[in-house]
Order: sequence, then C-alpha cells, then structure tokens
Amino acid sequence: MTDDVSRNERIKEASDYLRGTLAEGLAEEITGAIVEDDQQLVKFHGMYLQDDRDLRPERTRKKMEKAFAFMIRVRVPGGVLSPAQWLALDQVARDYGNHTMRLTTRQTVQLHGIIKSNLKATLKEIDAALLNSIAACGDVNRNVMCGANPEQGPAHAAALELARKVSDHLTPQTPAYREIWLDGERIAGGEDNVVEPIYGKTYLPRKFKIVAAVPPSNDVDVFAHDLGFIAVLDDKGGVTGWNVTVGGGMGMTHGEEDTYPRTADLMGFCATKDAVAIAEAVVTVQRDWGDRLNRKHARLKYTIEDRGLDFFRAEVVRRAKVVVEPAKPFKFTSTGDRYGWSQAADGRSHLTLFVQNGRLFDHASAKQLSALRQIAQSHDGNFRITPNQNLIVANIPIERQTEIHWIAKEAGLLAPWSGLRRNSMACVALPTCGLALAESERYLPDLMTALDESLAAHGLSSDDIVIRMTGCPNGCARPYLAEIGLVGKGPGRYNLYLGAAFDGSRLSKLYAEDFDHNAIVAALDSVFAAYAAERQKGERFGDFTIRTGLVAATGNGRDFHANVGKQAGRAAR
Ligand code: SRM
Ligand code: SF4
Repeated sequence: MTDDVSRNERIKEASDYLRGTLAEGLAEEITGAIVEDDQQLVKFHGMYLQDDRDLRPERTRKKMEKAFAFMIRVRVPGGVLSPAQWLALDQVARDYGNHTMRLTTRQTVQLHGIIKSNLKATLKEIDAALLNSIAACGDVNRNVMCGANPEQGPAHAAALELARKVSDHLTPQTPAYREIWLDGERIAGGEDNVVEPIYGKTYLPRKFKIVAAVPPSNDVDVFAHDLGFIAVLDDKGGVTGWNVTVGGGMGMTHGEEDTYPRTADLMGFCATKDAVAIAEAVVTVQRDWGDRLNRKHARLKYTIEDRGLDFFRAEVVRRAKVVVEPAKPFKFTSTGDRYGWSQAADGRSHLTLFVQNGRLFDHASAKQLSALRQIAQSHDGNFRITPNQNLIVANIPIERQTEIHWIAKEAGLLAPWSGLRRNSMACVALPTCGLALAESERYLPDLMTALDESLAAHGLSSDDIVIRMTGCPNGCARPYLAEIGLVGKGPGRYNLYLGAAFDGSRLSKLYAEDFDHNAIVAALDSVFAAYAAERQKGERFGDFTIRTGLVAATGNGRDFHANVGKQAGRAAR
C-alpha cells in the first residue's frame, strides 16, 4: 500500500480482517469508549460509538467523560422479521438500549444507547434470534433492501429472494465478528487467501448499497443507490428479469460542489440467474477502481462520473461473463408506502402502519413498543420494515384483523390524515448522530404541524406531498429525492430544496439557504398558495415548482449544483 491512501485504508489493512484491538478495548473498564482506529473498525461489525450530545455541555463543565454509548444496526435483508425476531429486538431494546427501536430508511432496526459493557450480551441475544449486525455499516455492502409493498405477492417474493441471495453472497467472511462478540474460537493459519475472496484485506473504498425495486412502487428509491435491480414483470405479475441501475448516492458536503447527490444510471437488463454475478462484478470493479485516496470522492457514483457508464458496463460484463441486454421499459408511480389494510393472495391481510420517523417507544399517550409486542406474541405472519421507516404487519389471518386494528389504533400507529405527514421521513440527527448540524427527527413533527395549518388553509390537507428532513447534508433520509427537502445547515437553520419527482426519478434543487422555522413556513406557505391556485390537473407538487420556474429541473450528477438561484422565484435570504 502506498503512502497516499486515506487513513481508513491503513486501518483496514492493519486490522487483521476487522479485528484491530476491539477485543482488548472491550475489556478496558476505565472508559466507555474505544480507541480511534477501532471506532472505524467497529462499524464493519454494525456498531457506532456515539455520545449523548444533549449532555455534552454539562459533562464538559463537570470535566466528565462524554456520555458514551453504542448504536447497533441489525442487518435485516429485505426488512423481513419473524415475530420471534421482533420480540428479541424489543427485549434487547428494553434490557440494554434506550427503550426505543428505530426503524431506518434502509429497512433495518437501530438500537441506541448500549453501553460498552453490555455490547456482548446484546449481540449474543441478537445472534440467538438468528440475526446479526455484521456489515450493517462500514466499507462493505450494507443491508440489501427490497420493495415492501404488500400487494405485490410473487414479485415481492422474487425481490426478497434476490435481496437475500445478494446479501448472503456479499457478506464479509471474516470470523472476527464471531470471535469478538460471540466468544468464537479463533481458527489459526492460512487465512490470507481465503478470508475475503470478494473484498480482500482492505474491503471497499467506501460504503456500498444495493436494492431491488418492484414497479410501479419505487418505495426503495432505487435511483439513490450504488446498485439497483428493477423487476421487469410479465402479464401475471411474475418477474422476467431485472433492469440494472448503477451509481446513485445522496451524500454531499455543504459548500463543496465537487460532492453531490446523483441519481443512478440505467446500465441494462439481466436475467434473474445472472443477478448475483452482476452484483459481485459491480462490487469488484468498484473495489478496484474506486478512489481510495479521498473518502469524499470514493463512492461508486464518482467512479462512474469519472470513467463513464459505457466503460464501466464493459468491465462489469467482462468480469461477470454474462449478457447485459438493453434496458426494458418500466414505470414507477411513487416512493411512498401503501398504508392501511390490503389483501394477500391467500385470504390473509396486511396492515401497513405509520411510524413517525421510524422511532418506536412507549410514551404517555401511546404505548407503541408494548402494542407491537402484544401483536407479535401471537402473530403467525411476519413483520416487514419499509424503506420509508414504517412497518407492515403481514399475513394476518381474518380472525385477528379487528383485534390488531384496534391495538394499532390505540397506539397511534395508523396513518394520519395529513398527506404531507404520510409522506414524511426524517433522519435521526440529534442527540445521537455525531455528524448532525441541526435537529431532524425531533423537529420535523412540529414543523409539519405548522405546515399542515398552511396546507389546510389552501385546501391541500390530503394531497400527497413528499417531505424529508436531515440534520446534515449526508442525506440519510434521501432528502434530495423529496418534493420538499430540508437539510440542516446549523442549529435551527436549514437549506430548502424543491423540485424532485414524486416517483423518485429526479433530484431537487436548492431553493433557499439558511432558513429558520418561520422563514421555512412563510416560504412554503406562498408556494402552497400558488400550487393550490395554479396547478394543472393531476400535476404533482415537485413538477409544479419546476413548470412555474421556482426552481430549475435537475438532470443528473454535477447538474445538481447548476442553475441554482437562476430560477424566477427563488426565496430571498
Ligand atoms: Fe446514514 C452516516 C444514520 C441511511 C448517507 N448515517 C450516518 C451515521 C452512521 C452517522 C455517522 O457516521 O456517525 C448516522 C447514525 C445516526 C444515529 O445516531 O443513529 C446515520 N443513515 C442513518 C439512518 C439510521 C437514518 C434514518 O433515520 O433512518 C439510516 C440507516 C440505514 C441502514 O439501516 O443501513 C441511514 N445514510 C442513509 C442513507 C439512505 C439510504 O441508504 O437509502 C444515505 C444516503 C444514500 C447514500 O449512501 O448515498 C446515508 N450516512 C450517509 C452518509 C453520507 C455518505 C456519502 O456518500 O457521503 C454518512 C456519512 C459518511 O458515510 O461519511 C452517513
Ligand atoms: Fe446524521 Fe446527517 Fe445522517 Fe442525519 S443525515 S443521521 S444528521 S449523518
């Protein structure tokens, strides 16, 4: 390895396949933290060292160590959990975590607030439920998502099967996870050539994300991911193969225009039997071609921008040794969830619940964790986490429907009337996220209450409008694909983005910078007024903001930062 590689590359290479000094650090009782290099490695095991940022000022004043605790992100390919698995996660959240379960934008569960001395016990219980957290974070393929729409029976089954196969194929092989967290024996010798046949010693240059979408639902936001498979359906709803997308991503840095969100390109069509080979080839091309010098330029989206799609496709085909045909037609209609009851093919039903920003807990007026525990204790179907931070109780027999409906209603888990709230997502941000510049999960509900008043005044209460907020520009709630995107700039201040497509196919554009609560509400109130008065029949909010010149349309890649401020009605700062 040369002198030029990033610090993370050195840490990976020296880590002995992700071991580092994690085992020693766990035993160190004097601190609730682990050393800096291990903080990078522990991500590959699905964990982040965090501290409660609300408590920082007081603890600094008292010269105390930060209030350290770990977040564990469980790997749940396709977001499907059995009731027993649900109950196990609920139990660890209460025994070791902060008494909340956090459903994420990638169909997983995060458990926050686990102190170092409880990590092994927590991971052993997760393991006993046949789950793990390996590769939920880190420079590897992360949780593989698939469409959650309960009505898409055979196609959902095909997408789930693909998600699980790809996930299994690309899971790191290192025994480090079992050794460190589950007291597994170390098997000595001969590891170098066999441990990680796909990744090698230094894994990938950066995180990598894969999804499988089933049109017409684009609930997975396929264009936001490094690699996507879009089901091509036959007349009976069966899957004939997959359109393949590459090079999507959301993350950027404020003020650095060579970082940008990007919607993925359509690379072609492949047969189902070839999809895993394609996934491996895309991953290995990125392993070999991705930028290992600059982590801000290390995602696949930049590799494709720099090398070109044709060049990239040719290399993938060469490595996978499969045929990639021209892409087939497909049509998405939305990125949201289908709330409420829907019928399964066998007479059972599914109930899609609304979980505000994915956070489940028992609060005074609604005991959500308890309600879901009650459902899980006698449920013989399963649970599906959606890519919109919601939850589906799937395959409910007819005799339990009324009871489950009332439990969910009582716990405030049925979808609200507000079209804006039904289509909302916020990232975690404060107090746990170390990168947050502003509130998100704790603030968006209040902002939406104010916006709901404005929408009601303009007769738009039940209109589906997609709104997403993040506490920084990293894009964890995919805000640049929302019709209204709010991205934290500093405490109480946000950049406002408009103009994304309702079906997730077009990015938004910066409309206003550094807005506080009142400025956001005032700016959106005038846009809502104009939308109510001037929209064309069936015209979506995002499309309207472009047609009327409020923002310019964003094409792809570098175009995200182009033509900002040139639009007619840009809000005044
Ligand atoms: Fe994310 C980092 C939370 C989905 C882009 N993300 C983080 C960290 C781990 C902060 C950190 O590095 O210290 C956040 C932990 C907060 C906390 O306290 O829990 C965090 N990301 C989340 C979750 C929980 C947001 C949520 O509210 O649901 C999502 C967990 C997904 C999962 O289960 O695997 C989550 N993150 C995303 C997505 C959306 C997606 O993948 O569909 C994105 C944008 C897509 C993409 O990757 O391009 C995303 N997260 C990032 C980035 C920017 C990456 C980049 O290319 O620049 C970071 C920062 C980084 O990697 O340096 C980040
Ligand atoms: Fe944290 Fe930023 Fe991701 Fe929000 S978008 S969870 S603030 S990294």
